[in-house]
Amino acid sequence: MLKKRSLSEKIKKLFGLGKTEDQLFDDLEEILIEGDIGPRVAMEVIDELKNRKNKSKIKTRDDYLSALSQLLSQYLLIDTLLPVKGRLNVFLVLGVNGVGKTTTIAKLAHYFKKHHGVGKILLSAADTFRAAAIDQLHLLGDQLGFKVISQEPGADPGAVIFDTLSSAEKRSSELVLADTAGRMHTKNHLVKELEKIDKIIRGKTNKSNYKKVLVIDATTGQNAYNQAEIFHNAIGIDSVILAKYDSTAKGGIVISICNGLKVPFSFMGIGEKPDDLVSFDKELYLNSLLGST
Ligand SMILES: Nc1nc2c(ncn2[C@@H]2O[C@H](COP(=O)(O)OP(=O)(O)OP(=O)(O)O)[C@@H](O)[C@H]2O)c(=O)[nH]1
Ligand SMILES: [Mg+2]
Repeated sequence: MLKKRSLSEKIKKLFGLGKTEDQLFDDLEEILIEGDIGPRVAMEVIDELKNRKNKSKIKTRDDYLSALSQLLSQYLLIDTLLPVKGRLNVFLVLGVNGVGKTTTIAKLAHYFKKHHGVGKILLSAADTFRAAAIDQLHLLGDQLGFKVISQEPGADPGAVIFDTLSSAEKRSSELVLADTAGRMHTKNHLVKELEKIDKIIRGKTNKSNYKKVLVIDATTGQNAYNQAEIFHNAIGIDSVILAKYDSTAKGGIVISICNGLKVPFSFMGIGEKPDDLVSFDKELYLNSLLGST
């Protein structure tokens, strides 16, 4: 929370201290890197700002801020994550421990039903690692009126997904949202398990209706990039959701992930309740990141 604030606070303080131009650019580059935007993007942005400054296109603090916002926005990749009506869609939800996967699944189900009339959504409790995870999904499903397909704790996650897909076919469901275990992504077995799940889904679903959705925690910095990279290398990520955006003014890592992995962001989680999910808002994000609101 402090770090997001501090990026915008630092940018505010950057101007008006009687700095030389070189100092200003050096400090700004450091602030951007510290804000998890990534060294390459920071360098490119600074180069372009210098270029514009030389051409006298930017003079005031507001000029700098709007140029910065415009330049950073070019790196952001935003995409709509929406099930195709009349088909079975499968969204496999991934992420490390505690980022907000299970909560996000409930929010997505609620969102697609409420705003897009998606029918007969099934939730798949393929996080069989912890008994509490299965109970948590059942509780959310009961609260919101979604059927949950589960097996016993410790069951093969691939088997749970297979069951869910069979059930979805019988019921003409339009969407399966599958929870997965958030065990440490560095463990080989997790990657292996994901590859197996991925193969099962690919065997039963049309490629274009299958999305692998990564959840990251907005309060996490560089480590979120490493997580995204590992999942992306393992099975390929189609979309990222930024959870816990309400808990922090941080989130520079979004730009770093878009630029480094070329994966788009679709939603942001803005609280713990079912309605606390909104489409990724580029303007809100940049204004909040740079403190330009
Ligand atoms: N403030 C806030 N809290 C959130 C948000 N999303 C999830 N949480 C909270 O984060 C905590 C973890 O969420 P879970 O959905 O259980 O996370 P998970 O990734 O499924 O966790 P594991 O199953 O243990 O790997 C819970 O207390 C959620 O209420 C959000 O957008 N904002
Ligand atoms: Mg969970």
